[in-house]
Amino acid sequence: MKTLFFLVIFASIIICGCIGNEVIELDGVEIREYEGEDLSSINDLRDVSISGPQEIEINDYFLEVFGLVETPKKYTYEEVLENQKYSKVVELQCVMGWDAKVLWEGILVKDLLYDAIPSSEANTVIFHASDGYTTSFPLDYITENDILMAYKVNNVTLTDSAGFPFTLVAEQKWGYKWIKWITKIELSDNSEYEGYWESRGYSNSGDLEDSYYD
Ligand SMILES: Nc1nc2c(c(=O)[nH]1)N[C@H]1C(S)=C(S)[C@@H](COP(=O)(O)O)O[C@H]1N2
Ligand SMILES: [Mo]
Repeated sequence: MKTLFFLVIFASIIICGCIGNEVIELDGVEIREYEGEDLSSINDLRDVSISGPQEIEINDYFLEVFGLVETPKKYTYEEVLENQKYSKVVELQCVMGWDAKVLWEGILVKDLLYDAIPSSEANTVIFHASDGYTTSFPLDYITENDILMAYKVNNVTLTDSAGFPFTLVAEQKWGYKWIKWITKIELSDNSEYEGYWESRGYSNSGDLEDSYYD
């Protein structure tokens, strides 16, 4: 009797497992209001990128975490999305005078960094994108401010123009720090590293409260 009972339980587990009722999340429609606050549209995120929107083939995509880390990592899109998800309304301000306040949904960059275990000398995080663009931040900025790497904006998956698959929500920083189409995250001890616009005269800190031109 006991054996039969366990057999039934065992069989049920197998059957349920095979049917696999995993919920597949579909995109919602774009939202334009959140907790009583009006949001800009995804279309207000103007693409002013150096080589135009990138088209990333998601089945060939990997996100690498490398450099001064104990265990370099390489994640698929789906693996990145397995991290705890967060959302936050943050305004992007471009130096050219426009802005867009939208709801971002993403994962914490620090969750990825901690998985790779940064070495004690690492003090800088350099982001690389598929168009060759780069930008960097002090490691403390990323960890202490819970900086997000977004995959959705206003409840819809990022469009190519908005940085699919991942864009950095570099809050308190000018738009040129919001790197889109992120492919690699590098841990470095070069706190003087200068990214694409930074090496062309834009402030390396990129703090919104300071002038963007050095
Ligand atoms: N990979 C990449 N990211 C980039 C850029 C770029 O040229 N390449 N341009 C930056 C600039 S100057 C701005 S203002 C924002 C604009 O982001 P949006 O298209 O989401 O509005 O993207 C930033 N991220
Ligand atoms: Mo910008």
